[in-house]
Amino acid sequence: MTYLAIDFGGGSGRVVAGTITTEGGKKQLTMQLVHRFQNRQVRLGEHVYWDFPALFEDMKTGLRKAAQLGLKVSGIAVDTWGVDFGLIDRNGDLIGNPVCYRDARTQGMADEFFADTDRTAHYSVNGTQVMEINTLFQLLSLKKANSPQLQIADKLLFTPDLFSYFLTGEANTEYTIASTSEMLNATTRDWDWELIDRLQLPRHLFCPIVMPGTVRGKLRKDIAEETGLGEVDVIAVGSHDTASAVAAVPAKDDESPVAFISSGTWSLLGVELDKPILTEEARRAEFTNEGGIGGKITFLQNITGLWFLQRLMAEWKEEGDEQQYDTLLAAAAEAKIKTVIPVDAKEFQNPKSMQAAIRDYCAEHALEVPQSKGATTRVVLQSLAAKYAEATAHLNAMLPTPIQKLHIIGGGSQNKLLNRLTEEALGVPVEAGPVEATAIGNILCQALAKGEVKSVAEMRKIEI
Ligand code: LFR
Repeated sequence: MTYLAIDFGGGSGRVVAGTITTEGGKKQLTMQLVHRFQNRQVRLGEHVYWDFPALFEDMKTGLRKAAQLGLKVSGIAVDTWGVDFGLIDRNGDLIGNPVCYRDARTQGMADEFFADTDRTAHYSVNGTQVMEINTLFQLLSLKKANSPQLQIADKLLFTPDLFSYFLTGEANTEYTIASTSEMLNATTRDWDWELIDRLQLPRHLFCPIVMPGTVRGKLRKDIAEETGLGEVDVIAVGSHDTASAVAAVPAKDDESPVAFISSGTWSLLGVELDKPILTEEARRAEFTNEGGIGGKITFLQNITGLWFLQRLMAEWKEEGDEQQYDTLLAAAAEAKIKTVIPVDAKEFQNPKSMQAAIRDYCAEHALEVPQSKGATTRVVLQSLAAKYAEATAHLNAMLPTPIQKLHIIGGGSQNKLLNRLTEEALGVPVEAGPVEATAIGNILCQALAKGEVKSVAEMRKIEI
């Protein structure tokens, strides 16, 4: 059967077709990129938004192209980054464009929240790494601003839920994306109603939770006709991109636990577990218990990742000195600078200039300031590797046995220098790939929903 994965990342989106065939009793997945488009943050007035209507249109172009290619599509599923959401009014209409998690509206919200919330007790329910980008703090900022939008909102839909809602007309929330909100009970895998009531957020905002590997609804007739796709199921997969990516880790049966870095704009470093770890140690180590597919918990740390390089390369391009990835990495490999910066410092979250932010940070902290593009890249990559090593040390202390091997998946796994520095810093073998982990995980989870694949273990054995 053929499935369409619609994978939205912070910088671009893609529609990928995946077909599973069986030859000699062995299943194989063939992937085909159908459509790729840009995604960008738009500053408008006081806020930074995602351009949801344009993204929806881009997605439909992808669906149309798939129909034109003559693909017989059995399922469609959307995955996106975490934490962001749109609000729907009681007529079912979108209230405003979704705001991007990098918007400044959440600044100071975590301190306010924890002024009268016990951190340990809170973590023991949600098990979420506290980050001000999280949905919880976005909602608190709306409350604090007395947002008229919040007052008229009927439903909250996370980004993949929002796309799926406008594809099907069904409003529901997929479990893995809800787990990024800091508002889900990690043990019951349902909403943390106690928290929701305490914050006086209306219960009706929070939709029924559907599990990955189930059908969300049917493609609306008008879209089916407009795109030429006909009747198709819209499927709930690991609609959080990280969950889909982790599902595609090519782990062998004897790897326990499966350890990974999902490497892209963010680096998500962790392991797959059967149950959440909700201890004080996990909280202090800043690990998060996110929902995975097949009943798993992805226990991981959210680390600022190749966002640094994305920003630097964009800035250099604007300055008229566009860099090729390979030459830049070659220069970085040669650079001798030893500087390491804390990659998660606030200064690097959304600076006007990343180059200036790095230089200023080094100057203010008596660190050698990188002078060339190669040296700047070297500083970023070795700082990421150092952070990975620190996170892994914390992680190992919480596991019965330390991790033996690390899979680096996603677009960032193509960065050979970072892979090498990571291997050196962690002292365990690194296996790189697949690059398209998210789309693969998305497609295979659709196959799971359709019964074409029977388990996550089987998914991991499929040849690509
Ligand atoms: C990765 C990711 C991370 C999430 C971040 C922001 O793409 O989904 O898991 O924390 O984006 O939503």
